[in-house]
Amino acid sequence: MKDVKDQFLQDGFATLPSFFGNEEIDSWANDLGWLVEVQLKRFGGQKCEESSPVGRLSQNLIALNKLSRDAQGWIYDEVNRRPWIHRLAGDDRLIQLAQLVLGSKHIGIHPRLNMVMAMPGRDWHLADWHQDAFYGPHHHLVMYVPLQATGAHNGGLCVARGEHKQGLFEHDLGNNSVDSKFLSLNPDYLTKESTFRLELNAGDLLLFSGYLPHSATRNTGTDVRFALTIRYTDLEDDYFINRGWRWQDLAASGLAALQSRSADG
Ligand SMILES: O=C(O)CCC(=O)C(=O)O
Repeated sequence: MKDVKDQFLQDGFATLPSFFGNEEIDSWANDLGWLVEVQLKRFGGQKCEESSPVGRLSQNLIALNKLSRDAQGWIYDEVNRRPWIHRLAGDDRLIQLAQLVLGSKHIGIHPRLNMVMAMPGRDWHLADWHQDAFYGPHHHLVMYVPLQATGAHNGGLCVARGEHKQGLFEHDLGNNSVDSKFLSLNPDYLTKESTFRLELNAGDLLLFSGYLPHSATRNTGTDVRFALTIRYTDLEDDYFINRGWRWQDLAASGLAALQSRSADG
């Protein structure tokens, strides 16, 4: 486990392969699948009968998306209210890892528990190069779990190894290479050698620093790319203590970018 911490501090991220088994992943996908199927039925859509829970979820979400532009947002919001995601965020295995890499006994869980749902061929939701610390409390840790194999074929995560050590970069809409709502940093600040794409398998657990620049690219596959993200922070951190542990320290422009999601649909 010391290796995990050393790698996290050195590179800004660490991967624990096959941390979650298929059974766990299928149970998450089945639960989201139910939400999607309920809305699909409401809009008169046909559900697909594919046997793999993640594949079924993906195809049904694509079908639902064609019938309602809003429905993906409803699913996204409902994920945050599912009991299993709250249990997962508080799972001792994850809390102990957070304690290890943050070097703190006292860990807080960010109230927003997310499921990334990257639709094939869509750029709007794409997160170009950015640091999560820009959008959230500066000192935080992200846990990221893909629900299927991710890489170049479906626009999976790219990272800039070691560049977390440079601290927070400026973020601006003008740096975006795609038509996305999220503000991004200028990739010229990152050394070419540091940036590469991660090839992850279903159930791998990726831990990364809120300062680690990372990006996703267009999903050119035929399935939606799913990844869980849970965020933790160190309650012993002076910066956070002096703010009364408040999480709402979003950069004003970051906040505006997020709010524009609901304004523009
Ligand atoms: O997997 C993705 O599409 C990127 C997600 C991301 O950048 C984030 O959650 O901060």
